[in-house]
Amino acid sequence: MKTFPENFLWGAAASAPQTEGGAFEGGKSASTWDKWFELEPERFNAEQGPSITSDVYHRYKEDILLMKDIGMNSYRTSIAWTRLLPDGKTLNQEAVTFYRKYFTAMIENGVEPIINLFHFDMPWWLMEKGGWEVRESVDHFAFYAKTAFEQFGDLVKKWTTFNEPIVHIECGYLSNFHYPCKHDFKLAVQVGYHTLMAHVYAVKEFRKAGIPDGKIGIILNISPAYPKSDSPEDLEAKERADHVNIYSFLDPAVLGVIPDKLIDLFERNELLPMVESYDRELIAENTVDFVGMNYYQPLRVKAAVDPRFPAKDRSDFYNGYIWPERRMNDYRGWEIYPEALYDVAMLMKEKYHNIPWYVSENGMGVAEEERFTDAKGQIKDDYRIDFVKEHLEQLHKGIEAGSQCFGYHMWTFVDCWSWLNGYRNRYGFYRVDIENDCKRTLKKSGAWYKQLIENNGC
Ligand code: BGP
Repeated sequence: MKTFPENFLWGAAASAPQTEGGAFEGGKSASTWDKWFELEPERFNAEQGPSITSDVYHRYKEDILLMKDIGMNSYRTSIAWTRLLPDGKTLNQEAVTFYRKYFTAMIENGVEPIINLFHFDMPWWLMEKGGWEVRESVDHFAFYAKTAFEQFGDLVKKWTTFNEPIVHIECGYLSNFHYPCKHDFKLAVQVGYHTLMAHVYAVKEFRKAGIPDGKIGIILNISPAYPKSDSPEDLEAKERADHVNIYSFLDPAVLGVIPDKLIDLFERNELLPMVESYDRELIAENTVDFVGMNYYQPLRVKAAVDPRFPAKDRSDFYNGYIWPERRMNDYRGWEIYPEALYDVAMLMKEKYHNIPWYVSENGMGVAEEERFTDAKGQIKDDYRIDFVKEHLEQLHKGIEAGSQCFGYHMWTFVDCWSWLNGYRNRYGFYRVDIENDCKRTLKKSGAWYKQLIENNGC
C-alpha cells in the first residue's frame, strides 16, 4: 500500500459559478457568464446556462454532509465576486451571511475550506469597462480581496487568488471559448499582466490583513511540455511553451520575478505589455506561501512550422504534435499521462525551492455516465478509480523523492456545470440528476475514495 503523509488533505475542488446557481438571487449581480448566456444561449451545450448549476446556494448543508460521508477533510470552492460586491463597491450582507454559514458548516463537519477568489467569473459591470484589459481592474480586484479577507478571515485560513489564470487569457483572447472571444496576442499578454498584478495586489492585501495562521496561494493549471525530439529546435519549443504557459505565473508567484527569457521573447515579438515602474518591486515583495496545481494533461510540442514574426499566436513559438503512444480521454479530448505528476512534483522541489504545494484538481470527465448505472442505481465508474490510482502512484513517488505535496483534490465532488460544455461531461463523486431536482447519488468512485481516505493511501 502507498501511504501518504500525515494530515494529507483529501478532498475535491469546485467553483462558485459552476455549482452555486442562484445567479440572480440574494442580491447577486450578473457575471460575464450570466450575461453571455443571456446574449448567446446557443453557444452553450444543450443551452444549459449558469443560473441553477448544481443548486449549491440552496443545498450546501446537504452537500457538506455528503462530503463528511465520504470522509473528505477539505474542499476548495470560490466566492462569487458578483455576490459579495454586486457593484464592486457595496458589501452585500446577504452574501456575507450565506458564505459565513457555508464555511462554518464545512468547519463544523471537519471539512477545511480552501477559498479561491476568481474562477473565470468576471463581473459584467467590469467586463463592460474592458475587464482585465484595463489597469483599473487590478484595483477593483484588490478591494474585493481585501473585503473577502475582512469578512471571512476568521473562518478561512487557506486562500487562493486565481484559478488557472492562463485559461481566461487563452480562452478569451486567443481562442473562442470565453467571452469576449477576441483573438489578439498582444492584448492577451496585457490581460495576463493585469491578472498577474491583480494577484500580486491581493497577496499584498492578505499580508496587511494579518489573518492568524493564514496562508495564501495561487492555483495554476500545469501541462508540462514534452518535446518531440532532442533536437535544439524541439527543445527550444519546449522551453518556450513552459515559459509562456507555466513559468509566466509560477515564477513571479513563487520566486518574485518574471523570467528574463519570457520578457526577451515578448520584447522581440513586440508583445510587451504596459507596466508601472513600481510593479517589479511589488512582484518581488508579494510571493505566495503555497501553490495549487491543476493537472489534467501534458503538452506535446515540436518546433513551430513557418512561424510568423512578430508572433501572432503561441503557434509561432511552438507547435503541438500527437505522441504516437498516447492514451486519451476521448470524451474531453485530453491525453492521460499520469507520469507528468511525478515531473510536476520534481519541478516544485527543484526549481521552486520545494515550496509546499498540492494537487488542486485532477479528474476525468465522462459523457453519458448513466450508461454505467447498475441495478441498484449506482454508476460504476471504474475508469475514474483507475485514473485516480495511476495518478496517485506517480504523486506518491514524487513525495517519496522529497517533494512537499500536502494534498490531493479531485475535480469534482458533485457533478457540476462546465462553461460551454454545460453538463455533458461528468466529473463528480456524486451524480447530479439535473432532470430530477438535482438529486445526488454516490458513484462507485465516491465509495472508493472513502476507503482511500480511511487508509490514507491505496
Ligand atoms: C479546469 C477548471 C475547472 C473545470 C475543469 C474541467 O481547467 O479549473 O473549472 O471546468 O477544468 O474542465 P471542463 O469543465 O472544461 O471539462
